[in-house]
Amino acid sequence: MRPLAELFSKLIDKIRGIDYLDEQVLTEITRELQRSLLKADVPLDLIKSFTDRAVQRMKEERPPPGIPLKDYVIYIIYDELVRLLGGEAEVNVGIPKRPYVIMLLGVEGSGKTTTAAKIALFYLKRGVKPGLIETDTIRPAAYDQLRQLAEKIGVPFYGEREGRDAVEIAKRGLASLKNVDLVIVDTAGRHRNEQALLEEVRAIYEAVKPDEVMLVVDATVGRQAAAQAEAFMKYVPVHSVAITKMDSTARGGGALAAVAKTGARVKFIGVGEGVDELELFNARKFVARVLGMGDLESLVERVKAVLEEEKILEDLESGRMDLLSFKKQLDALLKLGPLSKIMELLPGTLASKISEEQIELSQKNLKKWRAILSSMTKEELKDPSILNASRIRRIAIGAGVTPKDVKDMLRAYEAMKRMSKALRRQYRLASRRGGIPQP
Ligand SMILES: Nc1nc2c(ncn2[C@@H]2O[C@H](COP(=O)(O)OP(=O)(O)OP(=O)(O)O)[C@@H](O)[C@H]2O)c(=O)[nH]1
Ligand SMILES: [Mg+2]
Repeated sequence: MRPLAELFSKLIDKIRGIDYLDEQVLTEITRELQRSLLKADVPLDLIKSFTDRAVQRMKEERPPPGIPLKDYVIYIIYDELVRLLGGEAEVNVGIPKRPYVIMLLGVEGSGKTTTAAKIALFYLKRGVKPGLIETDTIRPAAYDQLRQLAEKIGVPFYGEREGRDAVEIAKRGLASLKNVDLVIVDTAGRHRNEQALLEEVRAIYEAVKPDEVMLVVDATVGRQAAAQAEAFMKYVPVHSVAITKMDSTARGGGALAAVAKTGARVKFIGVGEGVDELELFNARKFVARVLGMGDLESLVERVKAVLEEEKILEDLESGRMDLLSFKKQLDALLKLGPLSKIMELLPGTLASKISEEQIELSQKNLKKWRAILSSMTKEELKDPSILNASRIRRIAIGAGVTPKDVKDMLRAYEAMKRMSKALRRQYRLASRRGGIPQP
């Protein structure tokens, strides 16, 4: 990971030093970004689309109020890098059936045998009982290598030192590993030629019928990872990918991007020779680390919270607001946490305006209002003008409040509706002041 992080440190330093974005600064950032991605061996077409998108967003998007420009620029790069490396979805490491069979394949020296043991340990730590099978009959040392690793971590092992037929070994291994939840089948990486290797892999696949085929790729091959994946995919389905040696090269970035582009899912990354040096791949966490920002997570949270609020204000402005949308807004506000924190994010003028108008949106009120809104019928929510005394009484009883509380809420809603346009204008002005100058 370190080599990749080093590539981006100059870029982050550069962005930390900016106070505004003009064409020149944008060009410098773009160049530095491209340089970093090129050194990480990211495929050229991906570099181009990545920088196009990032630059466009830097030009068009304004940092939400309370978020400094430089933080927002880093946020955009983070966001786009996550997309480049396969998106936000979390990988699934559940064991849907027992025994669950994972077959590893990959070219010579890619790290299959080491990764087989690493995965066994990974699951062992999670209370899953794994077993290991070695089917490599070509390299004499393979049997001893995996047997020793299996002993080291304390999991059952099957292999045949003098075995000749990989398919038969796999079958016998599967039959002999009885009380395990997970079977990991290691395969050879070398053969008479590539064709022979791929055919053996397919024969084992057909005999074993694994639940998951995992391709093991060495990070140092960089963007070539895609071609490797595609070559194997012609012979067997590839369900997941492990990228090894991420600790020793920056080209792992290119390998990750290239694999993501093939549609295959990176599940694990190897980050050292040690048997415990395996990590679940999570694009979000990975990118945060590569950008060297422990505080990135909190920045992302803040940006997301503010963007959510922006949506609410948009609703307000559009005038489409009825009690139904008011209720949705309250739900969103309650999700955002203490109101004082939200107020901090608003520009000063807006925050003071709100207190001037005497809208006391205390957390307690919000909850009370939500209860009131929940005991109203859809018709009432859509058209509050039908609310007469008897309806108000019914609603109050349903929500466990007084009729006065119901009327207070309706008044606050009317006030909010009235001032929504003004609010929005203020908000726009304020965010523009801290924003990116438009050409
Ligand atoms: N630094 C580092 N080295 C690794 C990692 N994973 C594997 N290695 C090393 O890479 C070398 C090859 O690993 P193996 O597991 O033997 O690779 P293989 O794919 O089984 O090799 P063959 O069976 O010969 O095709 C060994 O020296 C491992 O220690 C990793 O994540 N980081
Ligand atoms: Mg091996």
